[in-house]
Amino acid sequence: MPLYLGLDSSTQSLTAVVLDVRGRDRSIVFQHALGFDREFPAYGTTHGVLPDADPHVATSSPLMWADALDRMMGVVADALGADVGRLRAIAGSAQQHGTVYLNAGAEATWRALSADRPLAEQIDRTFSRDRSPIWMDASTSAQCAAITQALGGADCVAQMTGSRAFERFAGPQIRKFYDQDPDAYDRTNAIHLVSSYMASLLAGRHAPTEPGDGSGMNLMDIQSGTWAPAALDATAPDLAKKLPHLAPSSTVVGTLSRYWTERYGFPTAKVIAWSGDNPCSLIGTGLVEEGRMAISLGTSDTLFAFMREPRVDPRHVGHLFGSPTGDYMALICFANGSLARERIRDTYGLGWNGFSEALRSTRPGNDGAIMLPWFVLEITPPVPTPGVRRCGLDPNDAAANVRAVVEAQMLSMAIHSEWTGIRARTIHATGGASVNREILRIMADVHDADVYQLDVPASAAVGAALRAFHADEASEGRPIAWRDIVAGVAEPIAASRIAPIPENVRVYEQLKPKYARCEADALA
Ligand code: XUL
Repeated sequence: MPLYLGLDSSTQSLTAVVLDVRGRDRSIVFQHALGFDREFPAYGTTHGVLPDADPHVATSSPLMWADALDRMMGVVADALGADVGRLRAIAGSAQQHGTVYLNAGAEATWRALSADRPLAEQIDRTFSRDRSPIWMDASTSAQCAAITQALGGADCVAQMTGSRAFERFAGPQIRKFYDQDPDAYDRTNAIHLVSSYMASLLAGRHAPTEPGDGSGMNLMDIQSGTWAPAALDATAPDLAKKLPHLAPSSTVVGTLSRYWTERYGFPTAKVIAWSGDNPCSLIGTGLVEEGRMAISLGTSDTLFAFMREPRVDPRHVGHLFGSPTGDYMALICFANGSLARERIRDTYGLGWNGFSEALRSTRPGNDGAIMLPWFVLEITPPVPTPGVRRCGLDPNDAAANVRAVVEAQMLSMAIHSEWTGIRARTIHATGGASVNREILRIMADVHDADVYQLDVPASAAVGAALRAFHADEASEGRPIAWRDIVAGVAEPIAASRIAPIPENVRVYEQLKPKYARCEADALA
């Protein structure tokens, strides 16, 4: 009976899950996380990020990620004990957009690793840049502007690559590196995403870029899944020679290199191409067919959805990424998520019970009273100055303000996801606030969709393990449909269903244009 390992190298930690597949019975039999700050203090990160005098700069240590991989593989081997021989394949997920810069000696070093010494001390000379810019970096506005101009405007960049130029994306980051340190750029032999770097360490050879993660670079042609020559030219010289090739998500990169088999007793399990955390979460939350959307209610709220046809946000706020299924996904981020809900809860001194009670005691549509809950700079829609706005809403009415903040969040999600063309029949709700069924009731009514609670902690790592399962079977000539891959693992809790109430759906249909007008007036 095969086991599959899914790893997730995220901003703050490395997580591992092991999936046990026994015919139609699948279960997660092991899960463990290593937090970078606590477990690897020598690298000096805070929340996984290295200190920097410039608040716009966010970097991390690629050596630390390797160190964590090494330790985690030891933990997994110990936990599996005699069952380690059942490990069939490994796939991974990594924070999107981050880049790793390697010199010409990297691959030879990976091949010649000694199993007697830790990985980190053997590869510390393989980098042409010891810091990796990560997705929280916002220091490349000048490079974004230059790339946008070279490619003929934001819409051209978005149509070509799936997103307009974003500061955190790999392309603008690579251009900044070239601009600031052309010699180090010249000494760079390979530029990996975090995902392909981690896969390379496991396989002991340069791993390809996976198109789901590749779509977070402003370098890949989103339609064809190949590098876009014009985007490469607009970014840095000779870039084509430094980037790995692009290969499908199910690509078997190779098998675990000798380092892993000798050091920890692993079998020569297949190493599958790693992807980004968002494409992996798409799988880990079961979004493998049309009409399915997930809304994660976290510090910020994120909406992501499976898409069959590639569509680009005409306002360039949302992203179009590739999906590991070979289809597409939309990703839209709302900065004022739990943050805004908590501000309202605290302003009116309610606690979560009082918050829920306020939702129960007020009517859908809030008698037309509207809030624009922009406590912090909002991403969607882009709000230049934060500040809460109220349209016909009495600031002293606690219950109405509670309803207004949640209705605003759901209406905004519905309005700003229209460009995806997705008519969601099912929404999988995740994240901390998804335990609150009063919030999910409003979600169901505004989106006119069945809402289910989804209890898949570590959805990116689970998605990676499921990708390993899928790729392994496909490579053996036994392809399994994605729906069957996720069955029983990345599925919502059936009994948690909240169905839309037609009468409430009609109220929100009428409120939607009013909310859109209120928003447009505020932004005018
Ligand atoms: C998506 C993004 C984040 C990172 C987090 O565009 O920047 O979700 O992937 O790891």
